[in-house]
Amino acid sequence: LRYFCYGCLFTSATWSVLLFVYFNLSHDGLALGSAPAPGVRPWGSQHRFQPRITHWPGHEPRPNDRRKAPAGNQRTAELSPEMGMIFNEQDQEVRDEGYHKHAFNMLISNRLGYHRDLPDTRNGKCKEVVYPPALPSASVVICFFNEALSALLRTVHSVLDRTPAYLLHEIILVDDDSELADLKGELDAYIEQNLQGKVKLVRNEKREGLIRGRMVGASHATGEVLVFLDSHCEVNEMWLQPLLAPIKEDRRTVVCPVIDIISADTLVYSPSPIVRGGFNWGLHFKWDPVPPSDLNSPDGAVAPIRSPTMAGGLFAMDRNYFNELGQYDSGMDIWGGENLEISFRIWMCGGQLLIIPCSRVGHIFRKRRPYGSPGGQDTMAHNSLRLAHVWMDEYKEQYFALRPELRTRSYGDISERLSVRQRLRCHSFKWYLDHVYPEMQAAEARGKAQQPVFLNKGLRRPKVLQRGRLRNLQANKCLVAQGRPSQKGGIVVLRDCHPSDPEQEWAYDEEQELILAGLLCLDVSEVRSSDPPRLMKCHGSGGSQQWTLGKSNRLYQVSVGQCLAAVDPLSHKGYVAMAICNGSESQQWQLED
Ligand code: LR7
Ligand code: MN
Repeated sequence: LRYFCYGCLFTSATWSVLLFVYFNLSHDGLALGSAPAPGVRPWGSQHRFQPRITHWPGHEPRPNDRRKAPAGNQRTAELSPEMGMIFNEQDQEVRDEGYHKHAFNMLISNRLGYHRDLPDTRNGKCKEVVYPPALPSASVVICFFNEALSALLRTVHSVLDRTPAYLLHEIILVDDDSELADLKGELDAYIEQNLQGKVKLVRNEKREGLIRGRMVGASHATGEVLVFLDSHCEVNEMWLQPLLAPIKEDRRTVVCPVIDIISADTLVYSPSPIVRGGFNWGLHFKWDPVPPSDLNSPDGAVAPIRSPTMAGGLFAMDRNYFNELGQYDSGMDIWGGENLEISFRIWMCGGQLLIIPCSRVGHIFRKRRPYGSPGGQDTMAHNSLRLAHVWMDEYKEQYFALRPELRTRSYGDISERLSVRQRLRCHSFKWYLDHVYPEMQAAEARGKAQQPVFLNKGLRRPKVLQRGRLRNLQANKCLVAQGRPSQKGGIVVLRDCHPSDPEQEWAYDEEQELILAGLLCLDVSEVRSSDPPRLMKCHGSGGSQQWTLGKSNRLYQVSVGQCLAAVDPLSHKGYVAMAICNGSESQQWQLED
């Protein structure tokens, strides 16, 4: 183990002395308040205050609820599936507005508040790794545009709560000219009252996009290492030390944590598999399986993994090295492509990019990007074009073969970037493909591209827990497809029950999906939650297809936060709809043989 037993020789007493010396001699950079006791206590334990929304009906307040989640690779955090329950119109508004503006469930995000426990998703062996006590200090840079305040502040507090103060030089927030009112007044006031001296807020005067936004953040940073995070992340237990240690060992090493999944619909935190970054010739990032030769190293589950590319949002890098290596391409706008650009640049110009399995950071994965670019441009194409022209040599033809319309598209001035490449005497793109990403060419030689891995798709089929007809107790009728059960998008209605009709048979599985006739899943629209449920292809990632069957026979929809109800139980039309759960008979269902 590379970082195993660094400190084993020291007793805990000598360890504290070392830390003490470190604080006093090598670190005048404790700009963020008083020197912490050498017990390495996170800030959060000294400054625990109430989030804005402290509890929700029927449940105990969360913020001081510090129950420890069980250790090991459990699949989900302990979060009630009913965390998103709608009680009134105001809840409904928060939820719907949240999906509209942020593409995730803001009602749940607000209810969680600014602190929460997370399941420790690391491999158990990570807990045995000992890191050198003296590590470089970190400036955490978070650039945001129109982020939900609760998600942004939970990101900030997760860092404060789970980072030893002596390693955290500062947190720099870059507001990329957000339009939302609470990101102005309320955020300012909150920082002033609660985060004084720890968090710097910088505001862009106009929208720059995340690439120039991060460069602004980095230019204000004074810590030794830059750590970039998206504005809807939560860092997990012992996340930072495993990132800093390899950088301390070699300043040209750039590191990424494993990016765990925070569900956009339920905010449940679950572990990601260990995968690495790749890309395809359309210049889209994808996750690839780790080659067995890398996985089966003697260090097993804790060894860093070489990664051809990074996802982009979450990484740590020596600050001077970031500058030497040419920061980012400031000609890139808003979103997209910068992650492949910096990945190619790192590898081609003498650095290396690693994924650190013992560092875990959650990220809210959403199904759509809730914002565009100011002029409506396709910034991903613009940015990709720039990176192809600067870094890909003759291989840019592969991109143009897929995107012929871009061949003649202008991409601005790239001379500064070409001079970066020259100054650093970087390798060719062929060298990169041969040495860093041979799997891509190997897959092509076999005649098909390497299949990506999807983080949230379990490989196994979920086990069916219960089968039968779904009878509404008030109407005394069964839920069936209005048309054919195989018709995607078709609605469901109540009809007379026929015990032997296979088209009336629902399966309820451990993913909490309801599957009709073994074909399609009962699904709701996230954006238009007033629409009736419909039958859709099962996507296997919960949320819009996740139902709980339970208490008082209700059928609760997890992302909508409402219960399935018969609209007019006596009418032969048999319509059903989502409604605020009220325990009435029209909302009672039985799954029966
Ligand atoms: O104009 C903008 N200004 C901003 O400040 C647009 C965005 N942003 C902020 C935004 O608020 C967020 O904090 O930039 C951050 C990233 O934007 P997202 O969350 O919309 O991006 P994403 O998570 O969909 O996209 C991934 O790819 C991007 C390519 O440009 C960035 O590199 C993101 O950081 C990156 N996110 C991750 O790597 C997290 C894991 C996702 C995967 C795979
Ligand atoms: Mn993101």
